[in-house]
Amino acid sequence: MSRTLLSGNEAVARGAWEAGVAVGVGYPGTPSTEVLESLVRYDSVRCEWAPNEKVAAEVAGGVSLGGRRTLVTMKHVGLNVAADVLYTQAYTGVTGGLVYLVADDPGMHSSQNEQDTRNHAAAAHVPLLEPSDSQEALEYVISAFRISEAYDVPVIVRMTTRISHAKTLVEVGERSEMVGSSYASHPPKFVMMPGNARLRRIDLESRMTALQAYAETASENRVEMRDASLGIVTSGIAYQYVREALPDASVLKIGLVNPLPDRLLLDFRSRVERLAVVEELDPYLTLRLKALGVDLVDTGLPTIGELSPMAIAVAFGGEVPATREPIPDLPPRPPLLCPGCPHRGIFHGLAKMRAIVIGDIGCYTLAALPPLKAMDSCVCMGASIGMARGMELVGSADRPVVAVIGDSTFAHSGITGLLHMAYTGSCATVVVLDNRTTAMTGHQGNPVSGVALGGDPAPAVDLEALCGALGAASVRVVDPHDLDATLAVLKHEVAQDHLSVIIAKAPCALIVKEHKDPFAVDEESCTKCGACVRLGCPAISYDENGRAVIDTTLCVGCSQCVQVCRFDAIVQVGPSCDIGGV
Ligand SMILES: Cc1ncc(C[n+]2csc(CCOP(=O)(O)OP(=O)(O)O)c2C)c(N)n1
Repeated sequence: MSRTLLSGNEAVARGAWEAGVAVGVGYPGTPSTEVLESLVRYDSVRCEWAPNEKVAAEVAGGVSLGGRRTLVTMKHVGLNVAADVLYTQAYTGVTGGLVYLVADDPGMHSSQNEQDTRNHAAAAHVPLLEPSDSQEALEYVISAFRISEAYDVPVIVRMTTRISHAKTLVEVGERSEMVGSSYASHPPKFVMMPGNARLRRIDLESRMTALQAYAETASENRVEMRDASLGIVTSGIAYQYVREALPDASVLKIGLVNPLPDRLLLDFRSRVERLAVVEELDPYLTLRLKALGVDLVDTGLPTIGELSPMAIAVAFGGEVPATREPIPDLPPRPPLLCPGCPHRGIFHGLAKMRAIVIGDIGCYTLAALPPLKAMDSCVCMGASIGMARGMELVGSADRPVVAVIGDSTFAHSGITGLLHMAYTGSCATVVVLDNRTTAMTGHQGNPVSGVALGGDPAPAVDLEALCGALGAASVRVVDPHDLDATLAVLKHEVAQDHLSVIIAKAPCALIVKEHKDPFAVDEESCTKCGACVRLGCPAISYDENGRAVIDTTLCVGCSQCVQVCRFDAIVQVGPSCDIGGV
């Protein structure tokens, strides 16, 4: 045993390795991404990015069916995509242990919505464990594999951003090698046609009943008796906040969140004068206690966003922890596309055309913000193409409708949308932003970029051939840094009576190893027209006289600003060149 500092995500990976997992598979999504990026560094584990969470869950299901332990990772919204798999895997049960690592994002630091995965566990009838720090993250993952095999069910380990990303000390152990048994076919358990599924449905209930009995004494559920005048039922990160804000309160810390230990909850109630629940997001524990007829202190804590020790202290009239005053008058720093981002070229063109842009999720969603303001909708991964088809069906717009989707997002869930368009005779225009990476979540490889988890080369799909095979009548490739050519292709394709795909192909500026020389503004020639500033490049701003100025340390020489300047006021300079009067 040795102690080391690990983030929650790193600890999950360590726990999976110690538990002897054979395969880790998932799809990136903040705050879950680092689990597989960490697990891939261990020996004896095969790790893969799947094109989406459903495929990942299916791969994991196959590994389990083959008798080996497997971890499948995703963010909360990813479980919606994988839910079809999980809900029936609950019926089949497992052979090798099957654990879902699902990371929720209360407060939506990096997500399009706020979901509480505890509800999925209850609805799918699968156990869910929720750690409160990195040590528990490691231990709960090991427990999850044990529970999965002992109770013949997939298990969810739920993290939240603070647990995933905070680092705490962890005692690490060694790997237990799990020897898989040879495969034995068992169709009544694994072929979920109605006759078999009805029996497995009943079996699932008896497995959950057995688990409920286990929950009553499970080490993951812990009573900490202190002052009996106030008892708190809590779980996950909320437990840490309770300990900080209400150090004297007695606590029932729930680690196995589904199924809940009813007798333990009632027993704890009888040992304290007043009982309250402190939980982040939905009133999950609260509703269960209310269903048990327990009277609860109304804390008034929000069910939206993240909790904090401060909010808890205020809710209980306790001592408010000292905090630093916010620094006054800090300028706002809205997120922007990076200097040299190829996405900017497409959105510049779409804005010029006054297109209705049905967007999708990725770095390019930032084009919705000023100054580009070139996106009209963004709902969930892959939604752009189907929604653009819907807009086309309504036909109410007097402006062209264009779907815009990133390469990773297209592989995730755009392909079927395009197939639908082709199948239904759509004449829409779809732009695939192929920046050769999954940029938004930290540059993971994907089937379009042809880079495997861990960085090795992998077979890449031929995007042009794929779009053609799906039924696009025209597939054009453009360099989005070439603004005029890109605009010309966009204008031409939206005017056609057929389904078009435009592939905007240029690597993300952050993966380009060698950049071109930067540009600078010639003060004399600058007319203050602001055309370059309206590109929204962080390297370009106004000086105190209202003229454009380029920060040459940020500029990567993409030349988009040069192309929009009608006064030849932007010139290339060497990296170490003193631009002097220029
Ligand atoms: C179902 C689901 N899984 C994962 C995510 C996290 N996520 C948001 S955008 C994105 C992919 C972005 O890559 P890409 O489409 O290539 O666009 P880029 O960021 O490179 O511009 C991912 C993985 C999510 N929002 N929803």
